[in-house]
Amino acid sequence: MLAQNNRKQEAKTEELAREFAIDVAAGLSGKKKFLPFRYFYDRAGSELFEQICLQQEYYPTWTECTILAECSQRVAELLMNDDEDISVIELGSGSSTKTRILLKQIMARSNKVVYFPVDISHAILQKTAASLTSELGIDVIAVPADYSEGVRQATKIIKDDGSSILQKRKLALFLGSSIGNFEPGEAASFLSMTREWMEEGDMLLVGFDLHKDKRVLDAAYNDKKGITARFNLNLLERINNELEGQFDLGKFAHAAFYNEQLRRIEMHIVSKEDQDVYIGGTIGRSFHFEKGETIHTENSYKYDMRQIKDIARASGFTLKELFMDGKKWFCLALFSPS
Ligand code: AVI
Repeated sequence: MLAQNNRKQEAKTEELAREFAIDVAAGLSGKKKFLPFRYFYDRAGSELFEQICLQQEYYPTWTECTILAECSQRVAELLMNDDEDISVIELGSGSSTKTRILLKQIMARSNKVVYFPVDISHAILQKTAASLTSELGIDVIAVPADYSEGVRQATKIIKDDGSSILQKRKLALFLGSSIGNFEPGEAASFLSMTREWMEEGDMLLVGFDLHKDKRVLDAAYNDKKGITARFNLNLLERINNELEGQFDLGKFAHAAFYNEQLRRIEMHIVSKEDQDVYIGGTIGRSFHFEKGETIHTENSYKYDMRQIKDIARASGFTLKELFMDGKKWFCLALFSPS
């Protein structure tokens, strides 16, 4: 059984490595170079992201924490009756730091809470599950997978649970404004997909970062300690490590700015000079970079109220309640299936 699981894991790792190589070759071959943002999150990238969340300039994390501290009780009241049991599924849970605030409120009202953190980083999941179990005494079923596969697995575990140990009523969480990293159309499809496995009485809490002064936004993605820059350039490091790339990180720079017209932060990696970079392994070719040419690595869309209402409707949800901070920088939207 163990050997079989190991073989499955190895096959999965090989498949992911193949996909990574295909995406890198395709992304660097076109006229406008780009790399999919999901490749930021190898072990080093996930740790750097955790550090970004601690930076003062990166307001989304601390603002969302403030809102959660204020709204968690209300969310728990809207979601459940006293003593009702509940399954909480969090997509892209990371270290689940913010989630603890909400979990504590739900636990205070419930006999039993089972928490399903879904994340692509195995390492972070293991750490998180251990610390949550010892700190809160909560049952944790960690799901190492991407969002859609993770949701599929978690719902299957809940549905197949003949002994009814797992709770049928579900709260899904998609915090931290991760929805903003999807293109607008993709965001609606993703929420519709989430809607499909939800039933009456279930709820979804989504974090949306809001449109605001460009200076605040630019600062959040250009922190003084340069952690966001390291997070961005780590993509090249990952290509070097996993695909036998020969990027010289000193010859590239981080760039992030708010595109006011498209209402999104754009992150790019800029080539500081004309250069050719060889990537070995299955790719086995060089890529040319002009001085000033960029690799577009991420978009982070900022929303307004109208867009949040529209996206709820388009994906089959009713907007139950909106929770915001005093400056209206960030908001948590509670959706129920329509
Ligand atoms: C994960 N995601 C919501 C972050 C964001 O703000 O778009 C990723 C990030 N990129 C740079 N800093 C943070």
